[in-house]
Amino acid sequence: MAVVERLKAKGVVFVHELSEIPDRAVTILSAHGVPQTVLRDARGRALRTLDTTCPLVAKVHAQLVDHYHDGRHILLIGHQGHPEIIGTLGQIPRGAISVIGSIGDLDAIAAPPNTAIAYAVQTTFSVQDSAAIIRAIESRFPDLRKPRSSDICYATTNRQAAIDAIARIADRVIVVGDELSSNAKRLTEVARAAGCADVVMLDGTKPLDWDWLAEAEIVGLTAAASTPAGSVRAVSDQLVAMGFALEEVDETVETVRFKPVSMTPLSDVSLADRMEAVRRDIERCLDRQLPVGDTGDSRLVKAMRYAALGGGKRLRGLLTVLVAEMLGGDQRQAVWVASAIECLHTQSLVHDDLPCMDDDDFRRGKPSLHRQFDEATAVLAGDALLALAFEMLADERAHEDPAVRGQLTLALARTIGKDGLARGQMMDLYPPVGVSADQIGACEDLKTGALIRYCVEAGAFLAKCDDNDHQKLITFSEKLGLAFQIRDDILDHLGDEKEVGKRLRKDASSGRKTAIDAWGLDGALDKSRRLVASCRDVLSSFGNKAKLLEQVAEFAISRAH
Ligand code: GRG
Repeated sequence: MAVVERLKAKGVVFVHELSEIPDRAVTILSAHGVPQTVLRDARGRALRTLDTTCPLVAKVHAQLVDHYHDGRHILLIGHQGHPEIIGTLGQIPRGAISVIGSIGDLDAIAAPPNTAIAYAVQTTFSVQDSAAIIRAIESRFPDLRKPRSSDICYATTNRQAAIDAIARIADRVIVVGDELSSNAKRLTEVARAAGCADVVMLDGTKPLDWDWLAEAEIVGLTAAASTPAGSVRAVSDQLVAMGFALEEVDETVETVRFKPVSMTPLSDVSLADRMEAVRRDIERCLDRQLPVGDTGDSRLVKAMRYAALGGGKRLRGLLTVLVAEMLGGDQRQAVWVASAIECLHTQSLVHDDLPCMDDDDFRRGKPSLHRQFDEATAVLAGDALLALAFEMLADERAHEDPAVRGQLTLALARTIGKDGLARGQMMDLYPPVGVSADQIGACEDLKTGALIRYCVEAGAFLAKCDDNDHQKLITFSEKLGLAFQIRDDILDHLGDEKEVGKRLRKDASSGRKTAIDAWGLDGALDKSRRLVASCRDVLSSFGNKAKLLEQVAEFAISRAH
C-alpha cells in the first residue's frame, strides 16, 4: 500500500481494466502477469505499454502453454481470484485448466485417473500447503507432468522457511506487509502453524503497540517479498528503540538477478521481433508434436523434424496469428493452427523438391529432405506432415467449437486439393503449349496465393469474424499473395542463393515465364508497391490494430529470402 500511495502521489493511476485507460497513456502491466487478451488489446491500442510481468510468473506461463500443446489438463494450485491466477488462467483457453486452492477443490474435479495432467503453482503460494495438494495429485493421477523446478518464487520459499524457524522460538511475530499481498498472508499462516499464537501483519506506517510487546522476550520479524525495505526498517528501528537487540537468523543469500524490464512499449514492437516470437512459438509447438520415440523406429519422425523444424520464415503462420489477434481470437489456438499450416507448407516444399517435381537439392539453406534421407522417406514424411496438419486442425486445441474446426479443415482441403495447390503444381509441371500470361498467373495463384489466402482466412475463422471483415481480409490476402509471388520472381532473378537458401535462376533456364517477363523488373517492382498500398487501404478500417499486418505486406515485397 505504501508503494501504491507513493506512486499515486506521483500521478500514477491504478486501474483494473485496459478500457479505463485513455489513449496514448503510458500503461504498465503488473508483475503478477495479465491474460493474453489484455496483452493483445494493449498491442492493438495507441497505449505506450510496458510489460513488467515477473520472469518467474512468465516461466510458469510458458510451461502451461507447453502442457496445453501436449493436450494435458492443467491443475493450477493457487488462490482463485488472485491477480496472478487471473493472469495465468488467461494464458490458455478456458476449460484446459482448473484452479485448486485446497484438497477439497481437487476432490471436486471429475477427471478420471488416466487423465493426462500437469500442475503448476502460484509463485506466492504456501510451500507446505502446496506440498500437501501435490501429494494428493500424485496419488490420484499417475500420468503427471511436474514443473522442472518449484514454481514458488525463491523469495517466498526462503521467507517461509525462515519464519518457520523463527516462529518456533518467538513469543510474538510481526510480518511487515500488506493485507493484499498473498505472500505476506502466507507468512502469517506459516508463523501460526509453527506454533506462535501472537502473529500480526503491519504495514510499517503506525507505531508499534508497546503493551502487545511488553511481555515478549523474542519477537520474530519478517516481511513479504514485495515489502519496501523502508517499511521493514521503520518497524525494526522501533523494536531497537524499545530495547530489543537485532539478530539475523537466516543466512540464505539471494543472488537471483533479473534482466531489466524492456522499455520498448508493446505497441512499438517491431515486426521483426513479433515474427521472431511467433517463429519461436511455432517451433516449440511443432517440436512437441513430433517427439522422437525411443523404439529405434524413428526414421520417419526424424525426417519430419528435419523438414519442419529450424527453418523457414513462418510467414504463413505469422499471418494466421496476426489476423486472429487483430480480430480478438485466442492467441494459443492461433499458434496451434499456425503450426498445422506450417506442417502443410513444409509438406508442399518437401514434395516440390523431389526429383520427379522441381528437383531441388537445397531448401532452407540445407540439403533437401530426399538428399539428406532418401526419396521414399521424403514422400512418406511429406504424407505424414500432411496428415499431421489435418489432425491438428481437427483437434480441440485448434478451437473449442467443432463448427470452427470443420471450417478450418474443409477450407484447407479445398486450398490444397484438385482445385488448389495440387492443381497449381500440375499446371506448373505440365503447362499447355503456348501458355499465356494469364495461365501462368492462375498457376502461381494456386501454388502460392491460395495457401496465403487460407492463412488469413484461418485467423478470421478462429475469431469468428463477421462477413464484412471476412471479405476485406480475403481481398487483403489476395493482394498480399500476388505481391509475395512477384517478390519470389524478383528474388529468383536477382537474389543471393545463400541468403534465399535454395537454387535460383531456375525460371530463366527452364523457360518459365514470370512477373518480370510480363512487366519487366521496374514494372514488377512498381506493381508490388501498388499492391502493398492497396493492402494498406483494405486494412485501414481495422485501424491501429492492423499495423503489423500492413508491415507484413511491406516485408513480403522487400524480403531478401
Ligand atoms: C499439399 C496435396 C498437396 C500437394 C502439394 C508439391 C505441391 C503439391 C505443390 C508445390 C507448392 C509450392 C512449393 C509452391 C511454392 C510456394 C512458395 C513460394 C514457397 C516458398 O515459401 P517461403 O518463401 O518459404 O515462405 P519458407 O522456407 O520461408 O517457409
